Order: sequence, then C-alpha cells, then structure tokens
Amino acid sequence: MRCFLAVVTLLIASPCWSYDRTFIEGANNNLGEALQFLREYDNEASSMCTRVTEAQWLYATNITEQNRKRMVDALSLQAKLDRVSWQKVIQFSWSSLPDPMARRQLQMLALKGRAALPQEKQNELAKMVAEMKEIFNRARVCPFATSASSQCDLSLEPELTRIMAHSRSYEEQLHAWKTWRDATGPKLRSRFSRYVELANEAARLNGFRDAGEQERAAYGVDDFQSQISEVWSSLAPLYRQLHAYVRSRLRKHYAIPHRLGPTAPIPAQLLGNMWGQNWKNILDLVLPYPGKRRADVTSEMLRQGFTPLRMIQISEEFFTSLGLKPMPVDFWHKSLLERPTDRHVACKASAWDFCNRRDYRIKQCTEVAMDDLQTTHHEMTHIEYYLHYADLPYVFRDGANPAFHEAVADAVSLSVTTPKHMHRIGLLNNITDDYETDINFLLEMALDKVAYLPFAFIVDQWRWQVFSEGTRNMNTAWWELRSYHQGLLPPVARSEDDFDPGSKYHIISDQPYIRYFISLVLQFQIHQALCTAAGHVGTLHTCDIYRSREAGRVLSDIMSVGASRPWTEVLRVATKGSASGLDARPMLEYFKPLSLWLRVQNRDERMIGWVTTDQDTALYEQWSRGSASKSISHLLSWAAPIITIASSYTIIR
Ligand code: X8Z
Ligand code: ZN
Repeated sequence: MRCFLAVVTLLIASPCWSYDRTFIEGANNNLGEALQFLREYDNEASSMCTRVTEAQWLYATNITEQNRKRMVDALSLQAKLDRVSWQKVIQFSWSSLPDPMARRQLQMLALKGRAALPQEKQNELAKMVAEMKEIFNRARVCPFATSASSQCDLSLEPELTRIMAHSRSYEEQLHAWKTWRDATGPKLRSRFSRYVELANEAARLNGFRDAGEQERAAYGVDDFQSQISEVWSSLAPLYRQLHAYVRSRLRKHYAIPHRLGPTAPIPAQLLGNMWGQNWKNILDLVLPYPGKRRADVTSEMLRQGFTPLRMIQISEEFFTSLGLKPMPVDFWHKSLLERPTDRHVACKASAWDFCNRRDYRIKQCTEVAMDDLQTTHHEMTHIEYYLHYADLPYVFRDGANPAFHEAVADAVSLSVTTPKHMHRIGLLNNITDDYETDINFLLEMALDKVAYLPFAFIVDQWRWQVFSEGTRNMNTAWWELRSYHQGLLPPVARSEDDFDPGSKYHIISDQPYIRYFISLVLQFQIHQALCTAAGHVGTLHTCDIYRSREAGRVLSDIMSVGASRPWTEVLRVATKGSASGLDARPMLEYFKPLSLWLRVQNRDERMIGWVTTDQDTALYEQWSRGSASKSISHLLSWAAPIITIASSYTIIR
C-alpha cells in the first residue's frame, strides 16, 4: 500500500548500471530453469502479498491486539518466503542470462532487502525496528500549562502536531518541540546504533559497502549523490529567498530580536511543524496579501451537500476524463471512506493493492473539505498506477523508481489544486485572475514544497553518513546538516545524550527518505510534461490537465511500464526526449513569479541566507574544532556552489 507501512524494497533500476561492485550470483545459467523459477515466484509472492495485505488492512481498519498478531504472523511468513527465494535467486548466474526481462527481475530480487542476513540476525534487526516503533508510538508528554489534574498523555498525533501547527506562543511551541525529543531520542539511541550495525552487515553480505550504498542503488545511477546535490544546489537560492522572507515575518510577529536576528538561522519550533519540514501551517503569519485570501472551497462543498462518496466519484471522473481507468467493482465495495464509529482505525489516508489484479482499495477518514478532496485524487492516482501495471510480473508491479508513485500522485495534485480546476468542477464561481491572488497561491505552494526541499534532502544525507562513518556524534552531525541546509537551529542546547533524528518516524522505522526529495523535484517535471501534452499555454502553476486525453496518454505510458524499465527511460518517453534525469528547472519555472516577487520583498534584508555563529554552533557541537572542520568540509563537497566559509562563520548567499 502507499502511504502506510512502507515495505523497504531496494531495487537496481537500470540494467546498464555499471557501478564497480561484486554481485552475489551462482553458476546456473540455464534460462529455462530461471524462467520456471520466476513463474513459481510470481505465483507464490503474489499470493503471499495478498495474504499480508489482507492482514495489514484488517489491522489498520480495526486496531486490536488479535489483528496485530495476525499481521505480524503474516509478515514473518513473508520474510521467510523472501529468504528462501533469495537463496534460490543467487544460484543463478543472472547477470549473464540472455533474456533481459528475466535478468532484470532476478537482479532486483538478488539485491533486495535484508535476506542475505542469517536468520537470527534478521530476527534481531526486525526486533530492533519493532522496538523503536513501539517506543515512538507509545511516547507521551506533559502539557505546557500543567495543573494538579493534568495528565502527561499528549501524543504526537494529534495533540503535539496541533500545537506545533496552531500555537503562536514561542514558549508553548518550544515545550512541545523539546518534550517530544526528550520522550523519544534517548530511548532510541542505542537501539538505532545496533540497527545501523545490522543493516550494514546485510548490505555488505549483498556486496555493498554499506546500507546507504544499498539504498542509493535503488536509483540505478552511478553518480546519484552528485546528481541530487546538484539539483539541491540549483533550488537552494529559491529556498533561501523564502527563508529570508519568512524570517522577516516571524521577526515581526514574535518580536524577539535576541532570539531571531536578521541574519540568523530560524529557531526550529516556529515553523508550524514538529520538524520544520513543511511550513504551510504558518500561512496566516506570512500571507502576502491578506485581503486576497483564497475562496473557501470547503464551505461551497458543504453548501452543495458533498459526501465522501461524492468526493471519490469526482476523483474518478477526473481520471476517466483523461481516458484512464474507472475504479473496479471491489474498490466500491471494500474501500473505507469514512471513519467508523464502532472501532479504532488508523486514519492516515492510503491506497492499497491486494496483488490479485482485482482488489484495490482506499482507506481514508474523509471529511468534506478541500484538502481531503485533493487527498482523494492523490490516493486514487496510486490506484490508477496499480491498475496500469497489474498485468506485469510481481517484481515489476511498482513505480519506475522508489519516488515515482508519489511523484505521479503529486503531479496530479498540482492540477487539482489550481483555482482553475476548482472552477471547472463547480466549486469556485469565478477565477480571480489577478497578480496578488496568484502570489498568495504560489506562496502557499512554496510553504508546502520549497520549504520541504532541504529537510527531504538531509534526512538520508545524515543516515548515509551514519551508515558509512559510524554512530559517534550522531546528534551533532544532524544539527550540522539542519543548520547548514535548512537554516534552522535548535531552540535549546542539545548534546549527544539527545538523539533528535529519532523524533522522526521514518528514521527509526527504517524507511528510506530520499524518495521524498526526488519526488518533489520529479513531480514538477511530470507536471510540465503533462501540461505540454495537454497543450497548456500560460504559466506552469496555472495548468490543469483535466479532460486532456493527451495528458492521460502520457500518464498511462508512465504507469503501464511499472518498474520494468529504467526510470530514466520512462522519464525520457514522458518528456518526449527533453529529460532523462532529475532536473530542477520545471520546479524553478513553476515558482518563477514568486521568486521574482520574493527578491523584491527581500531587497532590504541584511542577508538572503544565514550566518551560523560560534554561539549558534555551541548549541549542538560536541567535539573539538578540528573534527568539526573535517565535518564541514564533508558538507562542502555536497554543496560547494552555495557556500563560502569565512573564518568560523558559514555564510550562505
Ligand atoms: O510519510 C509521508 C506520507 C506517507 S508516504 C504520510 N510523508 C512524508 C513525511 O511525513 O515526512 C508525506 C510527506 C513526507
Ligand atoms: Zn501518496
């Protein structure tokens, strides 16, 4: 399923990938036997997937201890099948088989996951991750204002998330920020260190240098690190403009010159989100033209008597208008579209493929609201993807790379979010076509997408650094990246007794994160390709592909090949040859009007970027200056074009 419990799947996406490493493979080069194995694997893995997904669905839609046990049992059976299959795969001399599709499937299976670990270590790794998730999920903190009757029972969702989003009190946000880290990090640290050892051991048994290299191999490009760094370098100037503008607005709102100076990094708790990764919750503090607020589509939906079912039907009509597939029978019978009142469910929206070419479902506790309408379109894009690659072998039933599913779903959302689309589906009376409304719209989009770029970039930069260099000074390394790339600082002193990366679920639950960075950039490339196909004229941010059969064909071409082709080739076909790799330009084009506007707004700012002083770094730096500078030079090599080091200051322009 998408956007639920992520299954870690590591794929080598390109058969022409030529990284210099030793693959594990045997001597059997009998093609007939290989094809026979793949047929059997396809049946077994598909049935197992159906079984596991049913158990996961049951648990997610009725959270009981009994259902949890059933799910765990199913998952351990699946792990067993993976192990046995892996043992069979590596008997083949797969890299020399003459059939390219068989070769590709075997290669993907051979290099996937942690099946190379001996059983007891695999169990230990699974136990470590399960314990970390348990600690994370059970963490509770005390409220800010305590009284004799108050209980220390606030959890991340929904209470702390709400405080971070809606509180405008510096101290209350700081309290939520700090107590969440106190409740998670210290308990996770040693388990995380052991997890790193085991993940590395699995990767090495698979022929990789470490687990980071194994994760990067999923993208099948030789110079992956430098490609993503280059893309981030191209986008960083836009981020710094946004950062400078938001800092100036926060300085006005909070009036705390001693805590937030005109050239300083921003205290990390002020951005409306527990990790400062997405800033859309502070829109009210930074909206450029408050008199030109977006029309309230939600109230129009309520006025028209919308229901969750109607929202799903409208989403389906979006796809059929493109010439894509209607939802299948089981979808209508089995999806969960509203929060049930008789049982506890995991409400996070998700799209499910039961791996039997029949059963596809959405789970969403849908409220009648504009955001939820966008979510129904997003989740339904995942279902369209599943339907389009349904006839491929099991191994290929996935996105072209680990970011593609999200990128395609978000590309569709870029159309659906436009005021033009809301107008076309009868939810906006007229489109206000003026500059100020446009800038408001783009600023809101930037708080969601541009603000998120550096966080999405650094999570795995940090994790890969830990995988390759070890688990000493993990918290300092985290804050070096946070301050350097995001321009954020911890609001209180940190030490190596803290483990702030552990406050983020994806890190402790073993979920790769770079896919979110790739997806951010890729979605604008795909959006542009769809808009070109649709014959859109005008600025990219106003494009809505609704009712364009040509755009539908491009989407269908992307989705139908699943993971059977290298993603670079899929992109080349989608963009009619104009791109075959990650490219920042479409995202820059989308935000061009905002970028120009920000430059004007920021003209009197003392600095576009931030200076991290010795006093700032003393908040988190644990080691001597000598090793700190070693670490900085490591950073320099990732982002050389955007940084100048002057004495002990980091100046970013
Ligand atoms: O994890 C998620 C989704 C599941 S794919 C809820 N997201 C990332 C995050 O929360 O950090 C969506 C945005 C980025
Ligand atoms: Zn998604």
